[in-house]
Amino acid sequence: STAQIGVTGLAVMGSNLARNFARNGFTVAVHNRTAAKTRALVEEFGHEGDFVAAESAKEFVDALERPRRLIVMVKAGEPTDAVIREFAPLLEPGDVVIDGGNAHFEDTRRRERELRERGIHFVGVGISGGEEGALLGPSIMPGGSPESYDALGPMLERIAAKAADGTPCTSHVGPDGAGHFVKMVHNGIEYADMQLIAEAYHLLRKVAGYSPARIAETFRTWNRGRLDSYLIEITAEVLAHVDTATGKPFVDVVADAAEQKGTGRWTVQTAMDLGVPVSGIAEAVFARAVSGHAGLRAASRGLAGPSAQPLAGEAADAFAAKVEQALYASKIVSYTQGFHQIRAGSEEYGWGIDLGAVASLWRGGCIIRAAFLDRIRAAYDARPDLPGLLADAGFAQEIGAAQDDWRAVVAAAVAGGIPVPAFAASLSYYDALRAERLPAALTQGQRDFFGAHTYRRTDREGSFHTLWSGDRTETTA
Ligand code: NBP
Repeated sequence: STAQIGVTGLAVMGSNLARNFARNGFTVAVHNRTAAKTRALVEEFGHEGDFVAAESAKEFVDALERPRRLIVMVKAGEPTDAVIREFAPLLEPGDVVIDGGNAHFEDTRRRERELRERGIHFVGVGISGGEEGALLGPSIMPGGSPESYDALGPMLERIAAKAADGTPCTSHVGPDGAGHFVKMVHNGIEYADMQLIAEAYHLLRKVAGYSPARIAETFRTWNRGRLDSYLIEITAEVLAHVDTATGKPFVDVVADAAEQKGTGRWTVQTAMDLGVPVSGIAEAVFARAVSGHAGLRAASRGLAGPSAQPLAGEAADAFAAKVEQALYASKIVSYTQGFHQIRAGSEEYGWGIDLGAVASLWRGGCIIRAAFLDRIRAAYDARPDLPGLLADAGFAQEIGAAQDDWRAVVAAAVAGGIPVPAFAASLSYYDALRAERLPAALTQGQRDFFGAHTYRRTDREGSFHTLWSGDRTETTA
């Protein structure tokens, strides 16, 4: 037994993660259900470091130093359970089983509980950064017991991405499903970021009348400012790309139906259960859904809309500057909502998640990496009990400075008939938080009217009910 870590499941993610460990000087046992893949990996990349190829589960487990550390990198769902069923009988108390797949956090909680009974640490790890991240340094979100982090953390810190200040983009998130929960919300925020960028693009195209090449330039400029992020950077690349077959902008030859693998949907479903308003993320998930309903869209194409001419010259450029403000303000809202969800999950499951540390480990390696995350970390470091990001003086000041332009952009979208579900939902969330009074008072009245659901008053303690079908006197409930 010579290997410090093992990886089972050698599709693209598992192979690249195994190579990342090997390139960082660890001896890595590798295993895959179909053994040909194991052999192929070692043949092709064996020169990169020390690999121990294992044909059988037994050989794999025997190759590992104790306590064993084995990473399961198979398709999420039933395959993960199948692999756990296969390996668990071969393991000993103190061993650490790591699930690096995109598991639902509830599955991770269940698996952790089951393996804990056998004295085995089960660590659900969120990994972001795609194939390239797995190989060159992902952002890693480990859950599981603190003891398991003692055994595993230093290795993860070696292979993780490093933020600009050199800090590894990983830290112990919290027990059982905390890591996969945070990865899930990361993906939800990723959906929102992508949707906001898409809306900004659409507005620049339709309202400002910019070409894709010009928009690519605009995003490049924005990427040098406060929006500096991986997603803005790749957006400029995609928009500047020209299709070789037709000579048209690439973005004009791609079918406009966005697909999804489900983590955005999980974020919204979980937010519903927790009662957390993640309207920006939800609109992003729904926007993909709308795009995919080709038949409905075709049948609706003749519906009436405004006739609007694109702007030109200085007016177009002035509008583009406002879009930057709207994008930044909406982005603050998405992160406000996502971090609210993490806080709510942490409270619900008793995870004790440090929100500043989460912002910190997203600074490199992952899809939503951005300069902006340094700001979020600073806000939570300064005040760990911050009720929300908008309660931070810095963010409040910035969003306040952006709000006039943000409104102008949403108004222009509405006037021009351009869908901006995430921009608009984010602005409404901002206005809802700001409002002195919300119409929820009326909702409570309606609920009391038809269902005797009772209400509280602004001026007295207690629950009240009005006898709506009687003489309308008020009773104490
Ligand atoms: P896949 O999700 O395509 O899974 C393929 C692997 O699962 C192969 O090694 C396959 O073995 C193994 N497998 C299956 Br399928 N059923 C199995 C079973 N019953 N028993 C044992 N092994 C089984 O691989 P991936 O795209 O590398 O992703 C791995 C995990 O990482 C997934 O959970 C994914 O959601 C997550 N993830 C992916 C990305 C990404 O960018 N792709 C990013 C972050 C996380 P075989 O070779 O014998 O068929």
